[in-house]
Amino acid sequence: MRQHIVAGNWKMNNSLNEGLKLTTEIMNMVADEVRGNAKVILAPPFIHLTQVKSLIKGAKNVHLSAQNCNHNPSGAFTGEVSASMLNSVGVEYVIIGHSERREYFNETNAQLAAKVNLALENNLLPIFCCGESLEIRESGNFIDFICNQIKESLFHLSEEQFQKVVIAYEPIWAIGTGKTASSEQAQEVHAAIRKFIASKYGANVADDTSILYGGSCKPSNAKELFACADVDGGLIGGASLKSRDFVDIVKSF
Ligand code: 3PY
Repeated sequence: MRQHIVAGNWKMNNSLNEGLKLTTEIMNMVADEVRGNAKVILAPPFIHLTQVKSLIKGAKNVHLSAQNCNHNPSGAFTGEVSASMLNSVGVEYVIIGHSERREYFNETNAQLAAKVNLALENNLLPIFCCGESLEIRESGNFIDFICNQIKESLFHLSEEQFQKVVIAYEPIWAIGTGKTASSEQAQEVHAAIRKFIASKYGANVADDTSILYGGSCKPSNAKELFACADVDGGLIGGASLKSRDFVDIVKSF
């Protein structure tokens, strides 16, 4: 059975105090309001990780993710953070290939494949992002484009490794723009991703893969998106910075 997941990607927001306050508020609300429906993942900036970890310790349903890791195992890469460092502070997940990293830091499918490998070698579960720009959507070739991102960064994995990956479909035209893919648009892509996974790893693995939707997901649209057969949750940007909004999304299953 695949898992329902709601992951909050804080991006480069929140001072340490603000991040800890947000975590405490979320913890107080999810303890009361989430009855094992969805796994909650918090992805704060690197410097918040250890203290957020202390706050969520013991909560069965709340997990910790980093927003990125470097594609090298270690070495002279000033300012970077490795997968093994993340593992050493108790991080469980890592977001890999967010469109902002692909766009502003020129991350390629091959680099992302290296990050996925390092994440898995260091016992981190990758949340692998894929998605098309507005230009590619309008060209009509968006499904091929997304499948190619998945193929080039993930299809070298063994079945056992692939089963550890969570996919997040994030149409770039819906990130930070206030535009959301309609539930029909999201379902179409999620179903195509699942079919593509089945073509490589078989129907059982595809059925068990959690595919999250990201891109201006908020309390007002989460219910409709999560009701789609192939949408297993969300990777939440802006709305993850407000505890009430985030928890309302968590409760949308
Ligand atoms: C967004 O919804 O803006 C995101 O980028 C989530 O990662």
